[in-house]
Amino acid sequence: MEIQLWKEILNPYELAVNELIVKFEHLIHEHRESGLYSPIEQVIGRVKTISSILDKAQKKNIGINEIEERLEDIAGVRIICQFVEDIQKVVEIIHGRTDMEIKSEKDYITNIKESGYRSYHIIVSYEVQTLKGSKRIQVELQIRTLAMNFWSTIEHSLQYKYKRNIPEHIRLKLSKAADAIISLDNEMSSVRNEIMDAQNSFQIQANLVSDILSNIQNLYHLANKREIIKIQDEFYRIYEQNDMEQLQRFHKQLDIISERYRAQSLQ
Ligand code: 0O2
Repeated sequence: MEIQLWKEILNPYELAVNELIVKFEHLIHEHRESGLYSPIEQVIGRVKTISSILDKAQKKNIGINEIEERLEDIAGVRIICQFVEDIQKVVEIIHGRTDMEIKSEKDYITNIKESGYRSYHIIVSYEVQTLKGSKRIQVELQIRTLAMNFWSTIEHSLQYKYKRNIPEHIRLKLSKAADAIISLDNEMSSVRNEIMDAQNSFQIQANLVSDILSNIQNLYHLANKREIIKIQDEFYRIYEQNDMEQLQRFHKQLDIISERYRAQSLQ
Protein backbone atom coordinates (compact mmCIF):
# COMPACT_ATOMS: atom_id res chain seq x y z
CA MET A 1 0.00 0.00 0.00
CA GLU A 2 1.24 3.51 -0.79
CA ILE A 3 2.56 5.51 2.16
CA GLN A 4 0.17 8.36 1.33
CA LEU A 5 -2.76 5.97 1.60
CA TRP A 6 -1.54 4.76 5.00
CA LYS A 7 -1.42 8.38 6.17
CA GLU A 8 -5.02 8.85 5.05
CA ILE A 9 -6.11 5.68 6.81
CA LEU A 10 -4.33 6.51 10.06
CA ASN A 11 -5.47 10.14 10.18
CA PRO A 12 -8.87 9.46 11.82
CA TYR A 13 -7.15 7.12 14.30
CA GLU A 14 -4.93 10.02 15.38
CA LEU A 15 -7.99 12.20 15.76
CA ALA A 16 -9.73 9.55 17.89
CA VAL A 17 -6.68 9.16 20.17
CA ASN A 18 -6.30 12.93 20.58
CA GLU A 19 -9.99 13.47 21.31
CA LEU A 20 -10.11 10.65 23.86
CA ILE A 21 -7.00 11.93 25.65
CA VAL A 22 -8.64 15.36 25.96
CA LYS A 23 -11.86 13.79 27.26
CA PHE A 24 -10.21 11.59 29.88
CA GLU A 25 -7.90 14.43 30.96
CA HIS A 26 -10.95 16.59 31.36
CA LEU A 27 -12.38 14.00 33.75
CA ILE A 28 -9.24 14.36 35.90
CA HIS A 29 -9.70 18.12 35.83
CA GLU A 30 -13.41 17.91 36.73
CA HIS A 31 -12.70 15.65 39.72
CA ARG A 32 -9.91 17.84 41.05
CA GLU A 33 -11.76 21.09 40.50
CA SER A 34 -14.65 19.73 42.57
CA GLY A 35 -12.22 18.71 45.32
CA LEU A 36 -12.82 15.02 44.52
CA TYR A 37 -10.23 12.25 44.25
CA SER A 38 -9.63 11.37 40.58
CA PRO A 39 -9.49 7.60 39.83
CA ILE A 40 -7.53 8.57 36.72
CA GLU A 41 -3.98 9.73 37.34
CA GLN A 42 -2.65 10.08 33.81
CA VAL A 43 -3.70 9.46 30.20
CA ILE A 44 -1.48 8.64 27.26
CA GLY A 45 -2.18 7.43 23.77
CA ARG A 46 -0.65 6.37 20.52
CA VAL A 47 -1.44 5.21 17.01
CA LYS A 48 0.37 1.99 16.11
CA THR A 49 3.25 2.47 13.69
CA ILE A 50 2.80 1.12 10.16
CA SER A 51 5.52 -1.47 10.70
CA SER A 52 3.91 -2.64 13.92
CA ILE A 53 0.50 -2.88 12.16
CA LEU A 54 2.05 -4.95 9.36
CA ASP A 55 3.88 -7.22 11.86
CA LYS A 56 0.74 -7.91 13.84
CA ALA A 57 -1.38 -8.43 10.70
CA GLN A 58 1.16 -10.94 9.43
CA LYS A 59 1.33 -12.73 12.78
CA LYS A 60 -2.46 -13.00 12.94
CA ASN A 61 -2.89 -13.83 9.25
CA ILE A 62 -4.94 -10.72 8.60
CA GLY A 63 -5.20 -9.54 4.98
CA ILE A 64 -4.38 -5.93 4.14
CA ASN A 65 -8.06 -5.15 3.43
CA GLU A 66 -9.21 -6.55 6.76
CA ILE A 67 -6.71 -4.64 8.92
CA GLU A 68 -9.08 -1.86 9.98
CA GLU A 69 -11.81 -4.31 10.95
CA ARG A 70 -9.72 -6.99 12.60
CA LEU A 71 -6.87 -5.07 14.24
CA GLU A 72 -8.58 -3.59 17.24
CA ASP A 73 -5.64 -1.70 18.70
CA ILE A 74 -4.46 0.55 15.86
CA ALA A 75 -5.63 3.36 18.15
CA GLY A 76 -4.69 2.89 21.79
CA VAL A 77 -5.37 4.98 24.86
CA ARG A 78 -3.81 4.07 28.19
CA ILE A 79 -5.50 5.21 31.38
CA ILE A 80 -3.18 5.04 34.38
CA CYS A 81 -4.56 4.83 37.91
CA GLN A 82 -2.86 5.02 41.29
CA PHE A 83 -4.65 2.07 42.89
CA VAL A 84 -6.10 -1.25 41.70
CA GLU A 85 -9.52 -0.19 43.12
CA ASP A 86 -9.53 2.83 40.79
CA ILE A 87 -9.51 0.57 37.72
CA GLN A 88 -13.08 -0.61 38.41
CA LYS A 89 -14.18 3.01 38.94
CA VAL A 90 -12.76 3.93 35.52
CA VAL A 91 -14.44 0.90 33.92
CA GLU A 92 -17.78 2.07 35.40
CA ILE A 93 -17.20 5.60 34.06
CA ILE A 94 -16.54 4.17 30.58
CA HIS A 95 -19.67 1.96 30.81
CA GLY A 96 -21.72 5.05 31.57
CA ARG A 97 -20.55 7.09 28.58
CA THR A 98 -22.65 7.62 25.49
CA ASP A 99 -19.86 8.79 23.21
CA MET A 100 -18.20 5.36 23.01
CA GLU A 101 -19.75 1.97 22.41
CA ILE A 102 -18.19 -1.00 24.17
CA LYS A 103 -17.36 -3.86 21.78
CA SER A 104 -15.47 -6.21 24.13
CA GLU A 105 -13.59 -6.37 27.41
CA LYS A 106 -10.62 -8.40 28.69
CA ASP A 107 -9.86 -8.52 32.38
CA TYR A 108 -6.19 -9.39 32.72
CA ILE A 109 -6.28 -8.16 36.32
CA THR A 110 -8.37 -11.13 37.48
CA ASN A 111 -7.02 -13.41 34.76
CA ILE A 112 -3.32 -12.54 34.80
CA LYS A 113 -1.54 -13.43 31.53
CA GLU A 114 1.09 -16.16 31.63
CA SER A 115 3.78 -13.52 31.12
CA GLY A 116 2.64 -11.76 34.32
CA TYR A 117 0.89 -9.00 32.35
CA ARG A 118 -1.98 -7.27 34.17
CA SER A 119 -4.28 -4.64 32.71
CA TYR A 120 -7.99 -4.14 31.95
CA HIS A 121 -8.71 -3.81 28.22
CA ILE A 122 -11.85 -2.38 26.66
CA ILE A 123 -12.34 -2.14 22.91
CA VAL A 124 -14.69 0.73 22.10
CA SER A 125 -16.14 2.01 18.89
CA TYR A 126 -15.74 5.79 18.74
CA GLU A 127 -17.04 8.18 16.09
CA VAL A 128 -14.86 10.94 14.65
CA GLN A 129 -15.75 13.66 12.18
CA THR A 130 -13.33 14.23 9.31
CA LEU A 131 -13.36 16.14 6.03
CA LYS A 132 -14.79 13.03 4.43
CA GLY A 133 -17.60 12.74 6.97
CA SER A 134 -17.99 10.62 10.07
CA LYS A 135 -16.08 7.42 10.69
CA ARG A 136 -16.30 4.80 13.44
CA ILE A 137 -12.90 3.89 14.87
CA GLN A 138 -12.02 0.96 17.11
CA VAL A 139 -9.93 2.06 20.07
CA GLU A 140 -8.27 -0.14 22.66
CA LEU A 141 -8.45 1.37 26.14
CA GLN A 142 -5.88 -0.13 28.51
CA ILE A 143 -6.57 0.62 32.16
CA ARG A 144 -3.83 -0.21 34.67
CA THR A 145 -2.03 1.06 37.76
CA LEU A 146 1.24 3.01 37.74
CA ALA A 147 3.00 -0.13 39.02
CA MET A 148 1.44 -2.39 36.35
CA ASN A 149 2.45 0.16 33.74
CA PHE A 150 6.04 0.16 34.99
CA TRP A 151 6.25 -3.63 34.67
CA SER A 152 4.59 -3.90 31.27
CA THR A 153 6.67 -1.07 29.78
CA ILE A 154 9.89 -2.86 30.78
CA GLU A 155 8.59 -6.26 29.67
CA HIS A 156 7.41 -4.81 26.35
CA SER A 157 10.87 -3.38 25.62
CA LEU A 158 12.45 -6.74 26.40
CA GLN A 159 9.97 -8.52 24.14
CA TYR A 160 10.96 -6.11 21.40
CA LYS A 161 14.67 -6.56 22.08
CA TYR A 162 14.47 -10.37 22.03
CA LYS A 163 11.85 -10.47 19.22
CA ARG A 164 9.30 -12.07 21.57
CA ASN A 165 11.78 -14.82 22.56
CA ILE A 166 12.87 -13.62 25.98
CA PRO A 167 15.57 -15.95 27.41
CA GLU A 168 14.38 -18.17 30.25
CA HIS A 169 16.54 -16.54 32.99
CA ILE A 170 15.15 -13.08 32.13
CA ARG A 171 11.61 -14.44 31.91
CA LEU A 172 12.04 -15.80 35.44
CA LYS A 173 13.19 -12.41 36.72
CA LEU A 174 10.21 -10.75 35.01
CA SER A 175 7.90 -13.26 36.62
CA LYS A 176 9.36 -12.46 40.07
CA ALA A 177 9.07 -8.75 39.32
CA ALA A 178 5.40 -9.28 38.34
CA ASP A 179 4.78 -10.87 41.77
CA ALA A 180 6.53 -7.94 43.44
CA ILE A 181 4.26 -5.56 41.52
CA ILE A 182 1.19 -7.40 42.84
CA SER A 183 2.53 -7.02 46.43
CA LEU A 184 3.31 -3.35 45.81
CA ASP A 185 -0.21 -2.69 44.50
CA ASN A 186 -1.66 -4.53 47.54
CA GLU A 187 0.50 -2.54 49.98
CA MET A 188 -0.53 0.71 48.33
CA SER A 189 -4.21 -0.31 48.47
CA SER A 190 -3.89 -0.82 52.22
CA VAL A 191 -2.95 2.85 52.66
CA ARG A 192 -5.27 4.08 49.89
CA ASN A 193 -7.60 5.99 52.23
CA GLU A 194 -4.72 7.86 53.88
CA ILE A 195 -3.15 8.72 50.54
CA MET A 196 -6.52 9.80 49.09
CA ASP A 197 -7.18 12.00 52.17
CA ALA A 198 -3.76 13.62 51.87
CA GLN A 199 -4.18 14.26 48.14
CA ASN A 200 -7.72 15.55 48.62
CA SER A 201 -6.70 18.04 51.33
CA PHE A 202 -3.86 19.22 49.11
CA GLN A 203 -6.30 19.73 46.21
CA ILE A 204 -8.93 21.42 48.40
CA GLN A 205 -6.28 23.81 49.76
CA ALA A 206 -5.01 24.54 46.24
CA ASN A 207 -8.58 25.31 45.03
CA LEU A 208 -9.20 27.50 48.10
CA VAL A 209 -6.00 29.50 47.62
CA SER A 210 -6.73 29.94 43.93
CA ASP A 211 -10.27 31.25 44.79
CA ILE A 212 -8.89 33.63 47.42
CA LEU A 213 -6.26 35.00 45.04
CA SER A 214 -8.74 35.64 42.25
CA ASN A 215 -11.06 37.33 44.76
CA ILE A 216 -8.23 39.62 45.91
CA GLN A 217 -7.35 40.33 42.29
CA ASN A 218 -10.96 41.37 41.57
CA LEU A 219 -10.90 43.68 44.60
CA TYR A 220 -8.16 45.72 42.90
CA HIS A 221 -10.90 47.16 40.65
CA LEU A 222 -13.28 47.88 43.51
CA ALA A 223 -11.56 48.58 46.83
CA ASN A 224 -8.93 51.12 47.83
CA LYS A 225 -5.28 50.09 47.80
CA ARG A 226 -4.79 50.38 51.57
CA GLU A 227 -7.58 47.95 52.29
CA ILE A 228 -6.34 45.50 49.63
CA ILE A 229 -2.83 45.52 51.14
CA LYS A 230 -4.37 44.83 54.55
CA ILE A 231 -6.35 41.89 53.12
CA GLN A 232 -3.26 40.60 51.32
CA ASP A 233 -1.11 40.75 54.46
CA GLU A 234 -3.82 38.94 56.37
CA PHE A 235 -3.90 36.23 53.68
CA TYR A 236 -0.09 35.72 53.85
CA ARG A 237 -0.26 35.55 57.66
CA ILE A 238 -2.99 32.87 57.60
CA TYR A 239 -1.34 30.97 54.74
CA GLU A 240 1.92 30.68 56.68
CA GLN A 241 0.07 29.13 59.61
CA ASN A 242 -0.98 26.22 57.38
CA ASP A 243 -4.35 25.99 59.10
CA MET A 244 -7.09 24.87 56.74
CA GLU A 245 -10.01 25.97 58.95
CA GLN A 246 -8.63 29.47 59.28
CA LEU A 247 -8.10 29.61 55.52
CA GLN A 248 -11.72 28.53 54.97
CA ARG A 249 -12.96 31.24 57.40
CA PHE A 250 -10.85 33.85 55.62
CA HIS A 251 -12.25 32.69 52.27
CA LYS A 252 -15.84 33.17 53.54
CA GLN A 253 -15.06 36.61 55.01
CA LEU A 254 -13.40 37.66 51.76
CA ASP A 255 -16.49 36.53 49.84
CA ILE A 256 -18.65 38.79 52.03
CA ILE A 257 -16.26 41.75 51.59
CA SER A 258 -16.16 41.24 47.81
CA GLU A 259 -19.93 40.98 47.64
CA ARG A 260 -20.26 44.27 49.61
CA TYR A 261 -17.90 46.07 47.22
CA ARG A 262 -19.70 44.65 44.16
CA ALA A 263 -23.06 45.84 45.54
CA GLN A 264 -21.57 49.30 46.27
CA SER A 265 -20.16 49.56 42.75
CA LEU A 266 -23.64 48.94 41.27
CA GLN A 267 -25.26 51.76 43.26
P1 0O2 B 1 1.84 -2.97 21.25
O1 0O2 B 1 3.19 -2.78 20.68
O2 0O2 B 1 1.73 -2.51 22.64
O3 0O2 B 1 0.75 -2.41 20.39
P2 0O2 B 1 -3.12 -11.81 21.45
O4 0O2 B 1 -3.51 -12.31 20.09
O5 0O2 B 1 -4.06 -12.21 22.55
O6 0O2 B 1 -1.67 -12.10 21.79
P3 0O2 B 1 -4.33 -9.26 21.07
O7 0O2 B 1 -5.42 -9.94 20.35
O8 0O2 B 1 -3.79 -8.05 20.40
O9 0O2 B 1 -3.12 -10.23 21.39
O10 0O2 B 1 -4.94 -8.84 22.44
P4 0O2 B 1 -4.28 -8.59 23.83
O11 0O2 B 1 -3.70 -9.81 24.41
O12 0O2 B 1 -5.38 -7.96 24.60
O13 0O2 B 1 -3.07 -7.56 23.59
C1 0O2 B 1 -3.27 -6.26 23.18
C2 0O2 B 1 -2.19 -5.37 23.73
O14 0O2 B 1 -2.06 -5.57 25.14
C3 0O2 B 1 -0.81 -5.67 23.20
O15 0O2 B 1 -0.62 -5.08 21.94
C4 0O2 B 1 0.05 -5.05 24.29
O16 0O2 B 1 0.06 -3.64 24.22
C5 0O2 B 1 -0.71 -5.44 25.53
N1 0O2 B 1 -0.24 -6.75 26.02
C6 0O2 B 1 -0.87 -7.93 25.94
N2 0O2 B 1 -0.15 -8.90 26.48
C7 0O2 B 1 0.98 -8.34 26.93
C8 0O2 B 1 2.15 -8.83 27.63
O17 0O2 B 1 2.28 -10.02 27.93
N3 0O2 B 1 3.13 -7.93 27.93
C9 0O2 B 1 3.02 -6.60 27.61
N4 0O2 B 1 4.03 -5.80 27.95
N5 0O2 B 1 1.95 -6.12 26.96
C10 0O2 B 1 0.94 -6.96 26.62
P5 0O2 B 1 0.55 -5.51 20.98
O18 0O2 B 1 0.12 -5.27 19.59
O19 0O2 B 1 0.98 -6.90 21.32
O20 0O2 B 1 1.72 -4.56 21.35
